Amino acid sequence: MVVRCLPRLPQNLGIAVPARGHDRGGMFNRILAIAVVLVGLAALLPTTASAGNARCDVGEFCLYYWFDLTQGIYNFSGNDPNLNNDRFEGAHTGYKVGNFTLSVWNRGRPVAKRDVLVYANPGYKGGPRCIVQGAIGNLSSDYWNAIESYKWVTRAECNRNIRMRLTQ
Ligand SMILES: [Ca+2]
Ligand SMILES: [Ca+2]
Repeated sequence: MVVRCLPRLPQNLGIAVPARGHDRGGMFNRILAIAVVLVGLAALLPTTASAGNARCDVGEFCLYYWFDLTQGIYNFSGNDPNLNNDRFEGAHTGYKVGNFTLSVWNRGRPVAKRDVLVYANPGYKGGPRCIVQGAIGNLSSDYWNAIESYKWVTRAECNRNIRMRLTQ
């Protein structure tokens, strides 16, 4: 589960409430102003909608507690600089994701940044390995329970790093 703090909504949106109802043109402009403010606020909300359904959907990178994509799952479409503040979904929900992963699935879309670099430490540091788009399976043994952060990268960036050898 990815827990993020939502931006706090301001108490006062700075929009004056009309004192009289007969000011139709002014009312329309105020409604328009409110709509503009609401659209702006929506843009500030973090895009975490794809995470949190305990399923590896298209566009997500998924990490599993056990081999063969089983037991607890972490599923998210964004980058994560720290997997130690995330918990598995579905099973093993009490376990943090960092250093507790044995299998993975890069279900990324065919966009520019479609490959994933996984790191042995938080903050995108430590022995990166590339997991290309579509790659699925068990981690090589030197990476068992070792991933602590990951990010999406281009194929060119992926090719500058060692590829993770996955087994099925
Ligand atoms: Ca999902
Ligand atoms: Ca995290």
